[in-house]
Formats: sequence, structure tokens, C-alpha cells
Amino acid sequence: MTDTTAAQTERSLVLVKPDGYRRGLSGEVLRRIEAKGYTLVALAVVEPSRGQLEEHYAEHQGKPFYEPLLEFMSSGPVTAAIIEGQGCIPGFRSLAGATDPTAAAPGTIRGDHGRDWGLAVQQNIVHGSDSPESAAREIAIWFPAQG
Ligand code: DAT
Ligand code: MG
Repeated sequence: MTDTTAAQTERSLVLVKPDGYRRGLSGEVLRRIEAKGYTLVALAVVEPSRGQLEEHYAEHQGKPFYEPLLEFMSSGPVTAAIIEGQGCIPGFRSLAGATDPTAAAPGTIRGDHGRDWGLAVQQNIVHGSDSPESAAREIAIWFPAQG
């Protein structure tokens, strides 16, 4: 019988943000992705342009944290990855933990490696797409050739 409940093979866009890159946590993030059983499809170290960040965070435009967020995201290189696997979109967000690294559960990337450095929740090490639509949109921003 066909298992109609099986999760779809899907792709997610992961970023190791400038704080994670600076702290040498790219390998730790990629290790957890691979240990979970997801596949690395594409990998790059990118110095984000303002335009890329505006597109990436379009949903947050106008919010009080938008400009500080873009400034932080412009503060250095990021490691960008496309990952693939059944359910990897919610799966990676589960590995990442809650947005606020102070509240993020131990065992998650943010819970184990993040904290409040006086910049609220901005420096939370990783980004992961939150839906298949976001993943497709974000993959086109960071990996135009793969879109
Ligand atoms: P997530 O990264 O968990 O998907 P999000 O999409 O709501 O969270 O927000 C994107 C990023 O913006 C988040 O990683 C950190 C920053 N951010 C979100 N809410 C914030 C807030 N209230 N104050 C400061 N930065 C915030
Ligand atoms: Mg988000």
C-alpha cells in the first residue's frame, strides 16, 4: 500500500549568519544537518549585498528591527546552503530552535550556541526557510543558478 503520509522530498535554504560564521560555527551547523540525514545540495560563502538582504527579509520591512537586522546581516560573510530531504524545512527549523536564542531549548543550534549579546534576538546563528514557497524564493536569491 502506498504511504500517503510520507513527507515530501523538499529543499530548504539555510544561512549561517555573520555571528555564526565569525565564531567558526559553519562546520557545526553543517555537521548537524548531515547527522540528521539531510543532503547538502549547494554550499557557498557569500558577502551579502544590501539588495539580497532586502529581498531575503522583505516580509520584515517596516518592522522596528528591520534596519538593525540588515545592518547585522551585512556585518560579514554568511555560509549559505541548500539542503534536501523529506521534511527538511520543518526539520531544520527544529534543529535551529526558537528564534530567541535565550529561550531556545538546549540541544538545538540556537539553544546550545546562542545567547543574548545585548542585541535582542538578532544574533541567532542560523536562518532556515519556513515553507516551500519561502524556500523557493530564498534559493533563487542566494543561488540564482539553482533556482
Ligand atoms: P526566524 O529566523 O526564526 O524564522 P523571523 O523570520 O521571525 O524568525 O525573524 C527573522 C530574523 O529577524 C530573526 O532570526 C531575528 C530577527 N528578529 C525577529 N524578531 C525580532 C525582534 N522582535 N527583535 C529583533 N530581531 C528580531
Ligand atoms: Mg523566518
